[in-house]
Amino acid sequence: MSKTTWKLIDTTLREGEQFAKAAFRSEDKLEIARALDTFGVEYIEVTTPAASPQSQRDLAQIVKLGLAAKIITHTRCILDDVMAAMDTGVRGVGLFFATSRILREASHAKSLQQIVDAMGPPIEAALSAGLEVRFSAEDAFRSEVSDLLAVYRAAEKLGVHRVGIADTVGIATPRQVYALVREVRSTVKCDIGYHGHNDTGCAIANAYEAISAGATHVDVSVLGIGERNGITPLGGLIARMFSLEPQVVAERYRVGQLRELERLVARVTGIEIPFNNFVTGETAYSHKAGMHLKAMMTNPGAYEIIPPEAFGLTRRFILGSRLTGRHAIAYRAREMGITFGESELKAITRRIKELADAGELSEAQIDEVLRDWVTA
Ligand code: HCA
Ligand code: CU
Repeated sequence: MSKTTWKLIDTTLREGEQFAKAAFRSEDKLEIARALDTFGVEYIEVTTPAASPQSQRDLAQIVKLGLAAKIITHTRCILDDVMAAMDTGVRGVGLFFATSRILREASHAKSLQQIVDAMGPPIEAALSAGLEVRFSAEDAFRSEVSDLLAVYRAAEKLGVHRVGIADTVGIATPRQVYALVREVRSTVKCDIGYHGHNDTGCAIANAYEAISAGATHVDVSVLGIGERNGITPLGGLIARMFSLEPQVVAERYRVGQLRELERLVARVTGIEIPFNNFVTGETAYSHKAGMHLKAMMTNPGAYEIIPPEAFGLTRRFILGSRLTGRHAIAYRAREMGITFGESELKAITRRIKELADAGELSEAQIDEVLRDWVTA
């Protein structure tokens, strides 16, 4: 498995613009693009210029920022859209066609042969303009594998740099993703992208399996925003990969910027960062049960696989609950310069638990209990 070769395509400014609560203003898009670039994503995918006049102007502006990340757009696989993309100065285009029967019928009403025939002119135009070209099959996991492989072969023959496998409806299981990416890997030589929705909560696991099976590019968005409940979240995939290859991730991305980046997108879209968000969630580094606290005070690795400091974060010990333990209380007492004997410690812990039964104690309240105990 060559996990280190994967690259991130952040699509907050494309898939994320399809999020129900996103209505980016031009200045928001520029700010998000800059923040993504600072974070270090390799690609920034932006809404097609064919969407609206402002989309066209915004994309051209983002291109003009001269960021290190490659600016690409995502357009229908038709010549007019590719021409409009070329005019904005983007580095690449992501073209797509739905290949599942349900979407072929509900969306573009083309047969497989018609898809293959229609792919030629836009792909050739984009390639001859020097763009990096990706061709993706929308709804890949509800498509016939033979159909998929046929369009990927056709795309490769036309010379695309990358084929894309999209789990448009979030239906795929991790094993299915692994198996399909392997199959595509043994069919084409070009790069492989994976784009997965999160309808059944598998988006991170699926992106990880895609990488394991040989995908070279993975789509993510900040906080996972996108159509419906969204796609693979950037932070979640970063957490997944950091737990496996901390040095690689820390060298490639400025992970200390993750929280700021998420705050920016949360602010602009008017959403909250979920309390249980990967790494940056309010409680992601809160430790509470007595047994956990004891082990954490001995070795922070006991219940943390990703050190919060790596992301510029801090952990929190909750000492004032009914689940607290004497080791945790002794720890706080030591911090205050107080030492208790074993039996005293037991008694004071019992007292704190009893008080906590009526409601959790704040740090100040615990300190007060400890101080009163000493002076009593
Ligand atoms: C959509 C398209 C897409 C495209 C993904 C891709 C999807 O908005 O329906 O081009 O790889 O999920 O299929 O986002
Ligand atoms: Cu999508």
